[in-house]
This record gives sequence, C-alpha cells and structure tokens, in this order.
Amino acid sequence: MATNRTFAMLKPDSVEKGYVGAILDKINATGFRIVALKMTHLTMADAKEFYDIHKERPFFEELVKYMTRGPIIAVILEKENAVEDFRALIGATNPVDAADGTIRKLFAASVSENAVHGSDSDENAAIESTFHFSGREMF
Ligand code: IDP
Ligand code: MG
Repeated sequence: MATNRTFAMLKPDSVEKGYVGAILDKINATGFRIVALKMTHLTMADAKEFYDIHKERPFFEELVKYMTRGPIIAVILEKENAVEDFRALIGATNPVDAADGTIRKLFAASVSENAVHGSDSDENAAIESTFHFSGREMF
C-alpha cells in the first residue's frame, strides 16, 4: 500500500440522509482520486474488529450498533499527503468543534453520528483498506 492513500467510510447516517453524492463530490473537489469504492453492510463482528482499539471505551457498544444499523460506503482515496489532508477535510470528531467547510461540520449530527471515518495513520490506512477490499477491487 502506497503511503499516499487513505481509507474512509461514509457511515450509516450519511447513507440514510442521502449525503453520499454530496460527500463524494467534496472529496473529488479536494483532489482525491477514488482507488476503490463499495457499498457494504458491516456485521457486528466486522464493526467490533474494525474498532477494536476502542473496545474499552464507554461508547463502544453504541459505536458498534450505529456502524451496523445500515449500509456504509467504503472508499480508498489517493492524494499527496492523503491521511493528513483527509483528516483536515473531515474535521474534528465532534462536529461542534469541526472547522467551517469540513465534512463533519456540514453533514454530521453529533460526536457519535459523525458522518465519516478517516484513517489516522499510513499504517492504519493500509490495515483498514485490506480489511475492506481485495487487491482486485483496488484501481
Ligand atoms: P475519529 O473518527 O475522529 O478518528 P475516534 O476517537 O477514533 O474518532 O472515535 C471513533 C468513532 O467513535 C468516532 O468517529 C465516533 O463515531 C465515535 N465516538 C468517538 N468519541 C465518542 C464519544 O465520546 N461518544 C460517542 N461516540 C464517540
Ligand atoms: Mg479514529
């Protein structure tokens, strides 16, 4: 996995509210190339594994329930400085703290239902990408 890639999810609330097109448009407009994309529905086991790092946190059960309540859009994105630039594009975890113009400021409802996921490091981008996509699904 090249280090100029990141992994992202448009979470169930984004799909439910019809924000997929608008969020992908913003991602494209910011200069990211879509390397892989699919709609999928995480199982409880998938969500628990994906968010394993948070398993001791008080919001873990709420997070797993939210992430499995409907389909998500999984994407791999490519751009120079992808991980950092995508985190800047999505904004702070809590939309109240997110900068104007960020995806979470525009589309997130709360700290728990915050519209999008973005990898926090090149290492996690690679792990998360291969968790969701096979080599044949990456372009
Ligand atoms: P991040 O998505 O900005 O990297 P993390 O701290 O890694 O934020 O948390 C993962 C996800 O867990 C968040 O995106 C959000 O959906 C949820 N979450 C984080 N903090 C809280 C909280 O305090 N209450 C409820 N849900 C939370
Ligand atoms: Mg995180």
